[in-house]
Amino acid sequence: MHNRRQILALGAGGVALGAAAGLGWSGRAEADGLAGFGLGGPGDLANPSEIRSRDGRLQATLRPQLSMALVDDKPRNLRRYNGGLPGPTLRLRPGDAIDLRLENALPPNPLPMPDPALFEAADLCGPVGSSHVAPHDFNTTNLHFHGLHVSPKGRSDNVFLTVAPGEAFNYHVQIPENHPVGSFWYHPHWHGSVAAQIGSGMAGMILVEPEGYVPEGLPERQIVIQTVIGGDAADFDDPRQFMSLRAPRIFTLNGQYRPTIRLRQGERQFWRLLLANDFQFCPLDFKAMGLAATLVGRDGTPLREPKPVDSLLLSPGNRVDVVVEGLAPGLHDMVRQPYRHGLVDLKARTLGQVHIAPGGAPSGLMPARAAPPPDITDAEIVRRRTVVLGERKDPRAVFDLAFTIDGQSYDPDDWHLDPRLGTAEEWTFVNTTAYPHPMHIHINPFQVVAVSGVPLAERPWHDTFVVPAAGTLTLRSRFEDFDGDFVTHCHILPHEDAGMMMNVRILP
Ligand SMILES: [Cu+2]
Repeated sequence: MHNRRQILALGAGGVALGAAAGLGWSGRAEADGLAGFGLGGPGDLANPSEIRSRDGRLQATLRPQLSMALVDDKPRNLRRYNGGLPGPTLRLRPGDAIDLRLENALPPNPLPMPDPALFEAADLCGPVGSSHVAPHDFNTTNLHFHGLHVSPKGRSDNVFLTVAPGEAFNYHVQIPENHPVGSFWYHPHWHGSVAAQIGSGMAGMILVEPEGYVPEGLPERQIVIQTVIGGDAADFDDPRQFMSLRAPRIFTLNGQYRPTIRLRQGERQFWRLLLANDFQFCPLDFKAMGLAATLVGRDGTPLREPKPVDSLLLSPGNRVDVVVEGLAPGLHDMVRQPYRHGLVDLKARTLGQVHIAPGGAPSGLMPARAAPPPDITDAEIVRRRTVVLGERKDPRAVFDLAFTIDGQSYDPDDWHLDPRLGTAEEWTFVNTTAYPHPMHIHINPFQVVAVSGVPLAERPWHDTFVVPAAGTLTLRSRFEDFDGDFVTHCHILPHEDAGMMMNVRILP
């Protein structure tokens, strides 16, 4: 189709400055006796393990299991992929295929407890077994390839599949040649167990980029931020353990509690941050970490021009690709800044420390440039829709609180919106609740046009973006390349499992 998303020539400045420094990152470190200070060295936060594609194919096996992990010095029983926290990073090139075997090694689901109150409610609201407003079957799973522009059908990014405990499924996902360059992720998406499984640790990063995207000499640091539920019984027999914003969540970076991230003054590192969690937002202040930061990509879409930023807000599900440079030598706290979550003030939380050693030399290196899709113009919009987010009392839901889209909680048999392939639409989400909802649309990225009626000059590309409490979000999406069925939902996963999800069908 288009070559607009392919890599552009390297910025002249990047290459020239790198060459002028004379020595690469490792050479410089060896020269001054500080080898190992920096990425992956002693005491430094390591990247997750990585699986790369070869000859156009990425082959991997993901094995969710329930096992003990040491988090914040306490053993916790967590659902994890391949015994890791997080799962392995998958790195592939546009045009590659993913052949991924999902082997569900989680224990059998316990039989549902008969609860007289629930049966009473069932008379009013339908059978308990068909409830789509309460978490259930925490050991049933499947996979979602969050942010990838791929087919939602068959063995591809199909979130309607069910992989029960003891079962296995072979996914096959073909990445288009013109796929956007950036950071994505995988996680379970079986409606009913999503919060329990992602809140426990089931998530991993996916990187799609052409060869040479990250230049030699620019250390690439993947930082997967998770919020592991910190209760004693993290196998979650009782959803009240994790359905609340105030549940005891432990922030981890690549599975580590309060690790140290090291770099040299003047050194550049390419940080790929993923907030792979269930509930809490994560505003970050790079300046307060002693860093100068330049944003190059968001939610798997490159920026047209790199943009200096002091701070960024990550909603659950968001990714940002930033080049950071050590400015101020010393130890700086990396802090989840305070966040006003609707009516609740969330306090600052220390995630780790950034240790900047003096005396480095600037490298000037940047990742290669890549292009975003063209803006979605007024002329392309064939339809405007309004989608209303709400809540209602429902005795089948945890805390009696169910969430709705256009007045109804998730109905697996209803295709709520049905845009046509090859068109673009503008949707306005209207939030009638007192809490923010980060809405995620599968398969196609969208452009944010306005927040609470205020137009955004930049119109950033995202696949997940917050609808403010009692506010609105207006976005535009182009339904390209793939017809079929997928979902749109709140990425506060307890809200999703409590009904804030709808089916979308792209008509051929
Ligand atoms: Cu929500």
